Amino acid sequence: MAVAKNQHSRKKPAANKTNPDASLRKHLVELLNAGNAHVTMADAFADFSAEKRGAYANGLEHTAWHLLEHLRIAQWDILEFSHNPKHVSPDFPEGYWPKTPGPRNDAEWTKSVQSVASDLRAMIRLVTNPRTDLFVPLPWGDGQTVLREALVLADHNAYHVGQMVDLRRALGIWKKS
Ligand code: NI
Repeated sequence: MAVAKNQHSRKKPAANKTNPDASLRKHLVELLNAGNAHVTMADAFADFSAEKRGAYANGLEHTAWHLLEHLRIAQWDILEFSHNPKHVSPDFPEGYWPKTPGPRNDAEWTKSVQSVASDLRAMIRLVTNPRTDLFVPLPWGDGQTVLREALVLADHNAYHVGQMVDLRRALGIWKKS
């Protein structure tokens, strides 16, 4: 049987042929890290003067604390949804934003920045794990896949990082031109 089958099979791909699965995972990591095209999340919040963390800029809706916490909560939600069947999402939209314009103290800000970084690393580990099927719909979702969640996360992060850079420029605390 196997022999008969093989007679009709095409030539085996060369050993060094591109692996589409590995290639896709690599592109997703690059997208999540955002480093190739623009400012990363870590850059956006780096060296942020404490007295400006809850400050509004003319014409802009959000403070840096709003944006930081919103990024953290949304990313955590996407990460948990992507691997945890028991995850319960916050109420939308109020559960995705902080209650106050600024953090209570330095520790609260630092903790949020660290969570943003570690949850991003966790999402990247999930996406790069060869045992993670990128394409199978998550059994606890309604059609979402890990691929879809990774794309949604990268898109959402990029959107708010862009807002963050504009906010820093408007507040006069963006070092880059
Ligand atoms: Ni958002």
